Amino acid sequence: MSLIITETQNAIGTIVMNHVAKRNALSEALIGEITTALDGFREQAIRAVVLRAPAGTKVWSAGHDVSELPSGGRDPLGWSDPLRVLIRAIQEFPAPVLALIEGGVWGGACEVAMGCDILVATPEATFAITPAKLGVPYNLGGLLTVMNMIPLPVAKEMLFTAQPIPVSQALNLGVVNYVRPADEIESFVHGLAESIVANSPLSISVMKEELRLLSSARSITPELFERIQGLRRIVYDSQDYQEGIAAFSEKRKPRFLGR
Ligand code: YXS
Repeated sequence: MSLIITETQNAIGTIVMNHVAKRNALSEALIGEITTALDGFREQAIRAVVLRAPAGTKVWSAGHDVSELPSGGRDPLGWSDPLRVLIRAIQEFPAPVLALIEGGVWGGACEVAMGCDILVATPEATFAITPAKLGVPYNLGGLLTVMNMIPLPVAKEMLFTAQPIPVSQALNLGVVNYVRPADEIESFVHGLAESIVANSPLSISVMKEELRLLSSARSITPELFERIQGLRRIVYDSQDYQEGIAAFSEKRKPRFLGR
């Protein structure tokens, strides 16, 4: 059974993440279907993509599939991790991807949403960036996505508390473009997509790629990169990392000891 529903109409492609039983946890299987759908949209010269969950959902996505995180000794968010693959696929797709957000957005799903080009959410949407809740050392590119979207004090609050922020705060921060009620959001997002489709796809795809390259342009010395990777390794090699994953699967609160 497919984990997504796709539709194309007037050069607009829609992907509905539909693994409701697992709250659209971003498993390798779900991500594989999404990236395959994006490949198909690219071949069809789709000019705008809408990424969403089923209408009325309480959870847009529960983030990385925790059961697929490595048990330790390996970077849980390395280059080829499915979550990283999905975020790059969205950011490198040659047309705008619009996130239609209803419900809670958790963990790595926040970065998926923030990797989209335009975000429209319902008043009930929330955003929680949760690596600290699991003992995960978020990766360099992921933190750059967060830093490019959220002022540092709020990014730190979200990363350090792992608590959800309301969509009103996300709108104030400019993380979300618009907030629309559930009974209006679909037609509103479709209207935005139609206005994009009416413009030059070449101009838009090149400007999207220019903005991606410019927003990720940072001078990082080899020493800085190696120091950051060494720090991250301390975390994913730690007992706390093991405890975070175990606590999640055992459905209990973690007891972090700082080692
Ligand atoms: O018990 P069953 O088998 O029915 O499965 C349950 C959950 O275990 C499963 N599920 C997940 N499985 C793998 N990975 C997940 N992230 C995940 N989230 C949920 O889905 C079934 C239904 O979940 P349940 O009963 O909790 O649903 P609910 O409606 O009561 O609560 C929905 C949520 C989203 C509030 C709750 O499921 C939740 O708090 N999920 C975890 C959210 C989270 O912490 N995500 C971060 C994942 S780690 C990640 O994204 C990055 C690595 S990082 O941490 O760095 O940001």
